[in-house]
Amino acid sequence: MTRKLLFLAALLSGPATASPPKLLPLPSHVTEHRGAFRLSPSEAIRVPPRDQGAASAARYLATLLRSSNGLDLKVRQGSGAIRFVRARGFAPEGYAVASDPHGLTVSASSDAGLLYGAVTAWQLASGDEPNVIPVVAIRDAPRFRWRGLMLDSARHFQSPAFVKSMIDWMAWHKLNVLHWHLTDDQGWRLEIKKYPRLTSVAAERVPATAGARKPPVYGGFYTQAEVRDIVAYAKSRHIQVIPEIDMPGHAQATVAAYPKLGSMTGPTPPVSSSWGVHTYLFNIEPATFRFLEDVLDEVMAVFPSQYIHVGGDEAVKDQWKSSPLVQARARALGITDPEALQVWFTQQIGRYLVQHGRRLVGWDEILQPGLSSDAIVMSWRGATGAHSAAIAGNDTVLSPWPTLYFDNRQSALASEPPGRTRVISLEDVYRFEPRDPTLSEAQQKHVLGLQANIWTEHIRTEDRVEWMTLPRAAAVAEVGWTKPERKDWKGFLQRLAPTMARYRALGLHYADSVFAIDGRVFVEADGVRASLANQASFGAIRYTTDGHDPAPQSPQYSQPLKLPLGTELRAATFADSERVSSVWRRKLDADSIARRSSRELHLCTDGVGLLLEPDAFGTAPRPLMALDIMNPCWIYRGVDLTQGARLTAAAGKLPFNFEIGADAQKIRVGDARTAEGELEVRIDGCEGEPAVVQPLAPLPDNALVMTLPAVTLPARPGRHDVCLRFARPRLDPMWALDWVEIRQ
Ligand code: TNX
Repeated sequence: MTRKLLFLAALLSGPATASPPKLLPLPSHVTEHRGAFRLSPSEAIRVPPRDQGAASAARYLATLLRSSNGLDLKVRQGSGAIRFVRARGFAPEGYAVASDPHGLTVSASSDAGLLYGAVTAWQLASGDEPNVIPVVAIRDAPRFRWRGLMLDSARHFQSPAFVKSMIDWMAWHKLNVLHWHLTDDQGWRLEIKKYPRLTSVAAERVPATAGARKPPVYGGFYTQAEVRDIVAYAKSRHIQVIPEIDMPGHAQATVAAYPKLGSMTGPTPPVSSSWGVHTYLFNIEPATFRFLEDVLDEVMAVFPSQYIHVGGDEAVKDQWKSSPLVQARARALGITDPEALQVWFTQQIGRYLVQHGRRLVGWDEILQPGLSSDAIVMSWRGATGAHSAAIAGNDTVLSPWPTLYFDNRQSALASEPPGRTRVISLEDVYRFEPRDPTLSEAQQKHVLGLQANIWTEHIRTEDRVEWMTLPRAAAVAEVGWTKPERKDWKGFLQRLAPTMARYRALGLHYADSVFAIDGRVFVEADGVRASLANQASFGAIRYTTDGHDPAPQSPQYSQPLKLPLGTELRAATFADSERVSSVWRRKLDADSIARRSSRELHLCTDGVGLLLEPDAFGTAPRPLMALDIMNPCWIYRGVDLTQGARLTAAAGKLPFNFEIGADAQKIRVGDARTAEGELEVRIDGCEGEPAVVQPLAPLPDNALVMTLPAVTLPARPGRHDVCLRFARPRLDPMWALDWVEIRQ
C-alpha cells in the first residue's frame, strides 16, 4: 500500500483502532473489522429479565474487568452497551461475541456459553490496549467436552482459598473439570461425619526426616461446609468438581485410622510419609463395603457431579494374596485371580454409584473384562488405555504420563522448583494430540477430552502448584478447546504474553520457563564467552553489562558475547516492548563460573530423577538437589585438568522415603568404608577405582547442607568429565550433592 492509501485506511477506520485480539484458547471463528469500541467506566452490562445464567455470566465479566481494568460496571436490566442475550442454536458450550463501535453483545443458548462469551469479552477488553475492544465477530465452541485438571490435595494440602483461586483461573481458560484427588496413602482430606478418625487420624502425618528430630505433623482437611462452598463457586464458573476417593489401593492413611478395613497381616501402619506404590489395600469384607458406601453417601451429598472417581490405580496385590481373610472371601466368591478380584471390587462400587444416579470414573487399571459400559476410564499409562476403552465402548479421558503429568519440570533451568527431573515443556503439552486416527468415528466419540494431573508429592507449596500448572494449563486449554487445524504454536506464544500479564495482575506465580534465559558461560584465554537462548526461541533477548536490568532499548542478543572477566551480565526476553521473562543475572567471575549446582550437572543415570529438598523443619532455606534416587551420581563435564584442579563440594542428606518394592534391591548401598560414607570422585567414567575418596563427617545439628573440605584432582592433559557419587552405609538417608566448584 502507498503512504496515501495507508493514510486513507487509517481515516476510514474511525477514531479508535485496535490491534488484533489475542484470545486464548483460540476461538473457532474470528472475523476482524475496522474500528473499536471504547469501554467507558460509566458503561453498564445489560441482561435479560429473570435470566439467572445471564446475570451470573455478566457479574463474572464485571468481576474480571474490575480486577484487570479497574472498571466498576453495573449489571442491570434495561440499557447498557454490553449485552448478554439468550439465543437458540448454539452448541452446548458455544457462544458468539459481536462488537461494533457502540457496544458488544454476547449470545449463547446455555449458561456455560454465556460464561465463555463473558471470558472472551474480558480478553478483548484487557488486551494490548485496555478498554479498547476491537470490532469483531466471534463464533466459538469447544472441541472436547472434558477439559480438566487434577489437583492432588492428599500428598500436600492446599487451602480452600487456593482451590477457589484455581477454579477462577481455570474458568477463564475455559477449563471445565476439576478432578480433586482427596485421599491417598499420605492423607485423607475430606470430612466424613460418620467416620471422624478419617480426619482426626488419617489427615495427619509425621514427615520423613533424615535426622532424628521429629518436625511437627503435617496435615489438613476440608470440612463439608468448605467443600459445598467450593463446589458452588465452581458451578457458577461452569466447572464440575469430581472427587476422587481412591480404592482399593492408596489406602494406607485410611487403614491407619481404621485397621479393620485393611488386608494386612502385620501391625497397623502409620499414615505414610513416603512416596511411591504402597502395599496397603482395603479388604473385601461386607463391613468394608458398608464403610465405603457410607463414605460415598457423604461424598455424593456434597459433590453433585455426575461422575465420582474411585481411583483403582497401582493396587499391587501382595496383601490380598497373603491375607487369609481376603483369600477366604475370594474363594467363597469363586474368584481365584487377584486381578479379577479388583474387577469384582470395582463392579460393587460402580453398581452402588449407578443406583444413586452417578457414573464411576477410574484410572485405566479398571479397564478389564467385566467393566461396566457406563464406567469412564482415565488413561494415564500412556494413551493405550483410552484406545482400548474406546474400542470396548467405554467413555474415556486422556491424561497420559508423562506429557500431562505436571509434576515433571518444564525446563532444565535452575529456576524450576522441586519435581521430577524429566522435562515436559510447554510446547510438549501444546503439541499433545488427543485424536487417535486408528479409531472409527463412533469410537472417537468415546474420547471425552483430556486432563493434566498435578501430583503433589514434591509440590509442597501453593505457589509451586501455580508454577507447575501455569502456563501449561493454558496449553491444555487450547488443546481441549481449539480445533487442531487452528492450532499454531508460534501464535499461541504471541497470545501467551497478555495471558501472563493477566496472571501477574492476579498475583499468580506462573512459570516463565518458556521465555526464561538459558545462559551458558565459558572461560576462554582472553575473557568469557556467554551464549543466551530461551526454550521457545521466541521474541528478542536483550542484555546489559552495566548492572541495570534490560529494557526494550537494550541491545538485542544475536550471537555469543565476548566479555571481560568480572562483567555483570543481565538478560531477559521481550515480546515487542514487553518483558516476558524474569531477569537473568550472572557475575562473570571465575568463582561463579566454576560453581555448578546439582541441577546444572548431568545425572549419571536416568532411573527415577527427582529434584528434591530436605524434608526439613524450621524456616532455613532448603537447598534443592537434583538426583536419580536409584543411583545418586553426578557428572561435571569438560574440566580442564592439564594443571590439576581443586574440587569443593557441598552435600546434604535426604530421607529415602520411596516405596519402590523390589527395585530397592537395585540401589547400591553398603559400600561405605567409614560410618557416614564417602564422596568418590572419578575421572572420565563412573566405574572403577576412584581418583579421590573423601570420608564424610556427620551433618552438623540443624544444618541442611555442609561444605566438604577441598580435594585435589590430579593433573591430566586436556578436558575431562568428573563423576561424583557417594558410598553410603545404608539406604536411608541418602547423601545428595548440592553444588560443586572445580577450579584451577
Ligand atoms: C502415579 S497416576 C500415580 C500417582 C503418583 C504419580 C506421580 C496414578 C493413577 N498414580 O499416585 O502421584 O504417579 O507421578
